[in-house]
Amino acid sequence: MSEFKFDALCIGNAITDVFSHVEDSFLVDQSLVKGSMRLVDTDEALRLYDLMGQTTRISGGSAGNTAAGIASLGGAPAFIGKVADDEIGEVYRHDMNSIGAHFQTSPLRDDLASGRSMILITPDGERTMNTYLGSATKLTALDIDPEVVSNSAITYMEGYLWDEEAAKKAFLEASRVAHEAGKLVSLSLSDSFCVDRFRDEFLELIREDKVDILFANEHELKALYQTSDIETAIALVREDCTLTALTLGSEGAMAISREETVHVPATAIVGGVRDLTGAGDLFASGFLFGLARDFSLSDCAELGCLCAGEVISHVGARPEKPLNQIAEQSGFT
Ligand code: GMP
Repeated sequence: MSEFKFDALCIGNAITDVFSHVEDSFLVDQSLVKGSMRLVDTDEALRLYDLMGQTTRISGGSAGNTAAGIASLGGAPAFIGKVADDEIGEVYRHDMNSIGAHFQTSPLRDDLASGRSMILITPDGERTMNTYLGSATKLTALDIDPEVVSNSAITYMEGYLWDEEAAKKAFLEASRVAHEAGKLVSLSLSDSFCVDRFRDEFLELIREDKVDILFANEHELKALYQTSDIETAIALVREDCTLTALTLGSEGAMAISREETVHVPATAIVGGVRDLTGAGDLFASGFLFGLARDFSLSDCAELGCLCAGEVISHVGARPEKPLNQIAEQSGFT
């Protein structure tokens, strides 16, 4: 890998997770379906936030979680995403900076408030989510700092960005700048509904080499090739993309390139799986960190599984134990 300052630049929706413990009656009063996820508009977001009482706030979002994992491994991540000039935006910035992620995207100054996912936890431990994307949807090509892109070994982007025309342009600009600097570009397919919305465009990105490394889980890869057979999807993606990191849940993960295919088992979870939130995001942290540092594909996948294993052993999408210690204990130096 050529010289770089950041292992990975993660670009995605800047969403702050806002947690609050509520009684079941709160859900009933607000006509909320327990365990569901819904998108809310500005008025509803601000109204609900005011009613939530005491909250715990932590920066989140798929790419943000990946950046946090890279920091915890002892790497140097950068993040680009749009917050607003408000309290939640300040929380996001503070959090990202405090974990050591470079985050300098200028805040949005118009009518949208900072993106947030308001997570209501009832006494039975169920989580009811109300997500307001807000400012996060306003990312544009002007937010892509070419200095940061050229100084990152890999620029990693969420497929979710494809939902907004301006963010799409930002994605393409980042890909152009990264490639001009001789660096790598990576896309996460985000979820299978996202793949259904943008299948042709995602295929074009990999076939035209605007993306070098694809991250997908089994459902997303099958959706990309509209097949129910994972082996068929693997054979097709091998033709289309230089490198694919495929996660297989409890079956571990694969790395697929034209020259080699590796399959590593999932990490055993002492005490069992608690919460799958963030599994894919943290897998990407380990894989990207390894790739930036010229690890073998098998080690990249193994480190990805180790990081995912930590985050699913507890509730929440951010690592609780320092990932560099976990990596060291498993022989990664
Ligand atoms: O989903 C991303 C990654 O999380 C996978 O590649 C695994 O490393 C891990 N993972 C997801 N689901 C499970 C599970 O049920 N058990 C275990 N041990 N790991 C899982």
